[in-house]
Amino acid sequence: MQVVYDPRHVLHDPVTEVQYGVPMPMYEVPARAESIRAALLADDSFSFADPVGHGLGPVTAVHHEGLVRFLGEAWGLWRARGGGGSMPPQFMPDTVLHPAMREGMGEAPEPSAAVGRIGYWCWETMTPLVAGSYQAARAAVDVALTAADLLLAGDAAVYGLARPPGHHCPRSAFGGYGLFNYSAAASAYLADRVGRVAVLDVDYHHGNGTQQIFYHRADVLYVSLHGDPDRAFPYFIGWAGERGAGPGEGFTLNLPLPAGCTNDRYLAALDTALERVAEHSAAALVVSLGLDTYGQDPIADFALSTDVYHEVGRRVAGLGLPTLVLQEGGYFVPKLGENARTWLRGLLGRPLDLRPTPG
Ligand code: SP5
Ligand code: ZN
Repeated sequence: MQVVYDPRHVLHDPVTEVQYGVPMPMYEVPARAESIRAALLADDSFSFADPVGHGLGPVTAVHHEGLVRFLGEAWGLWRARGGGGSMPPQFMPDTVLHPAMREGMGEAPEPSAAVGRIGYWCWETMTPLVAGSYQAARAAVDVALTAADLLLAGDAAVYGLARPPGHHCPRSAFGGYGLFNYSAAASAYLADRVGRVAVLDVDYHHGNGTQQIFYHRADVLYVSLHGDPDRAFPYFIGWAGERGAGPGEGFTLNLPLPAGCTNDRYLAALDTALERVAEHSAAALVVSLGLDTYGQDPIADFALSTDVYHEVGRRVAGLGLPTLVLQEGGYFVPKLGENARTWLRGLLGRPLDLRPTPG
């Protein structure tokens, strides 16, 4: 299996995120991708390829031009305010555009002040920007699109090893550790070229960004298994009753799951998801692969074990669709490489081959 990877992901390396007002070390760190890279390099089922630049066209196909412009300018604006000098070496909003603020008063104009602008384009407090964030996010999109090109060229399965993850980014905002929704960009890119596409999002968190981007479309099906938003981030979206709207009605399927979700419960929900994907008659499948469903993940609450990822990959392969796998979350770094390698081996039909955790 070809793996597309770009070392520029390390340029996005903020120090501190803020959860419920508490500053804490970032969970979404460069070591995540490096752990996966090391595990795949040690397995001759995988070979590495470099990304090719695709420009901004596929980004603005799924994101508001104002968001893309802001992210391109953000660090320069922060520097001009002293960011990285006397101000913290990262940039995050303190005031975000809550819909109730302007209820009944129409859309807010984008302000010109830097701190106002970041609150206009960002929806939470766990995705700080640093000097290299934009470059890393652009590289991640190119990884996803290059992997999509390899799929279009005939590979049965391709893996894009990218970060920061993008499935929490809707059309007009960033957040959830990511800047650009590269899974959505690749899905739209594939849909333009092959017709119907299915997105299977197995990250622990609901992919609110991807759901929003395709909510009104019937050609791109979005199916997600995730922690119930009643208790889990992103809290406001991912409910079972959200099924798509207009022409997209029936083309979103959410399967929220309980805390402590076991391997068996998960596989049963996966079968429901795969049945819906099979009905879509897609020409390609995009998997948003989050491994934060793992039992030891520090910010999630499922109970999956490494061996079940082999079975999940195997069942996904049973669809018989050309499959683009794009990395999203997963924060238990010591097992992340092994979990990704196991999942992908299942997809490839290679035997389960558990190895001791390095270090
Ligand atoms: C791609 C992805 O996985 N993004 C996840 C973003 C989640 N941000 C943190 C959510 C807050 C979780 N709080 C859990 C506290 C557990 N002790
Ligand atoms: Zn996640």
